Amino acid sequence: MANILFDALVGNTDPDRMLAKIEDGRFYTYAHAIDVSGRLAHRIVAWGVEPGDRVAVQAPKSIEAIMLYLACLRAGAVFLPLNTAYTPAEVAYFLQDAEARLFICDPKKADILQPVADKCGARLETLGLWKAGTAEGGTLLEESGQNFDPFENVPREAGDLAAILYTSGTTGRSKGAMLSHFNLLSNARTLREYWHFTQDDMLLHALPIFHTHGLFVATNIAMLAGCRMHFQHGFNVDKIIEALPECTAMMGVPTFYTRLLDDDRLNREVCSNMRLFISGSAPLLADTHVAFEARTGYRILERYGMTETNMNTSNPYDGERRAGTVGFPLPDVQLRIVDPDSGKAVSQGEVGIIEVKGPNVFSGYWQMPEKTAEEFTKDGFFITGDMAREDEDGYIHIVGRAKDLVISGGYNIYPKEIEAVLDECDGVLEAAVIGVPHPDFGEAVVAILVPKADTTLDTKLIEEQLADQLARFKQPKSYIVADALPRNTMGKVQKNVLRDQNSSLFNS
Ligand code: MLC
Ligand code: AMP
Repeated sequence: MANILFDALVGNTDPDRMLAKIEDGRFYTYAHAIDVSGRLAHRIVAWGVEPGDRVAVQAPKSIEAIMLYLACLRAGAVFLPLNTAYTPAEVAYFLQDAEARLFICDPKKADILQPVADKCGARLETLGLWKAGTAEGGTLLEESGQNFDPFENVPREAGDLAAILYTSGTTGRSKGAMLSHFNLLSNARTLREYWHFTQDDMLLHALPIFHTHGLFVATNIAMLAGCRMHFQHGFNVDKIIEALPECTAMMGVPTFYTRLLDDDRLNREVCSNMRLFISGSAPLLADTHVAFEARTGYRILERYGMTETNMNTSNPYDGERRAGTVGFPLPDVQLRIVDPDSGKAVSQGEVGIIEVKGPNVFSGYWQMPEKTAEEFTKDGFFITGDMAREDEDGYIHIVGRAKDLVISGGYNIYPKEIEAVLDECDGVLEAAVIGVPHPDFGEAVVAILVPKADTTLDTKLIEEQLADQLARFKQPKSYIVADALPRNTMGKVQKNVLRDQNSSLFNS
């Protein structure tokens, strides 16, 4: 019986071909992937995981964590990756909401996360970085060594759930986007064709693997194409420059490209083996696009996607890659730009909200039927909240967001979540959180705080209060104390005014 995503990812490639050259010096073939993911599947099943169970994972980036993703597919479980920067308080929400059966975390965090797992009724096990002859790899690897029986995959079909990825909400709680085997497979197939991935490629993989970009776009495409990955455990300019001459393609967020451009070693020579640079997850400035081409001779290919939808649009592989645009809708994606009030399609050139429909689009938010219904139109289009216009040649330009969202270094940060925590801090009457331009992260989080009457705010103390509650990347990079927040006649905080007032805060 078929397990459609796993079969497609590893079933069509000669097992002896290389899958990954890993930062720690090891090599993985497709045969290793079948063997290791099978052992891990045996192990998680032995730990009580049944088809449909959620397996939450907050582990350092490693090829074994990718094998765990494959093991979950094989066991019919639902993979639930979590940002490694999340605090135990944040992790608790996800475990509880998803009713995770098993939670696999970094061995270094096991002590602190054990009570969290206990409280949420999840079994806690660990996965660290593999190191020959040591136990640092965690219980999952330690206890997976002995089972050499091939694992019999649990049959999984198109609509079966493969993963849940949480995306924070503009209006409150984080929502788990439910992604099926076919959502992931169909998008990976489309992108492999569109971007011409073949067995001859070596993909430079330096993205985190707890998000759509690094996990599905990068890893799924690479495996589907049967190509190799240069697998790095994080983004490091030195290591990227060293690896580029061996690689043919790279995927990154805009910060990757601006950081590379800041390094003089980035030149045509180190890129001479490359055929494709792809950017996404956040707007790539036209200046970066132009500067990258001037330095390397390559026009970065920008594409646009979301956790809920996988990838929706892409600049062309062969045609003109137009700076400042995200290209055209992908072949099987229906995309329209509508007036947010009337819901009617706007004329070409006018700005509206992007709505999408296609096999790539998720089926809904985990246990939130009302939220799901709110975010789909009656005729089944998902309302993205991204504002865009289409130019005379059909290229989509993203011009803003109808949702109150900051994208910092490719991570989504929802002001509402930060404001709720700040509002509870000692001495704070109210708070507004905005994103302002930042040379490294694209946008950076800034908090404007209004103190209670007769109170002097010490922002250091505020920072301390945030530490346990919010992942570091979500914490404001700057605090501004103000007498009041600007409001419109309806009493709504005018964030555009705050953004304008602080737009040069991080200009060097
Ligand atoms: C790290 N820090 C950040 C940050 N990343 N702050 C704001 N925004 C970020 N993105 C902070 C840390 O908390 C720390 O703070 C300091 O910066 C240095 O941390 P670091 O771990 O050394 O950072 P670094 O490794 O340099 O990470 C930067 C980065 C990383 C850009 C390489 O953030 C990254 O890999 N981003 C990619 C995100 C991604 O994959 N997004 C895809 C989402 S999917 P301090 O103060 O303690 O020093 C999606 C759909 C789609 O959006 O379309 O793809
Ligand atoms: P996430 O919820 O983390 O999947 O982030 C998805 C959001 O990232 C989208 O709704 C967009 O706002 C943004 N995004 C992704 N790719 C691009 C891009 N190329 N240009 C501008 N914004 C993008």
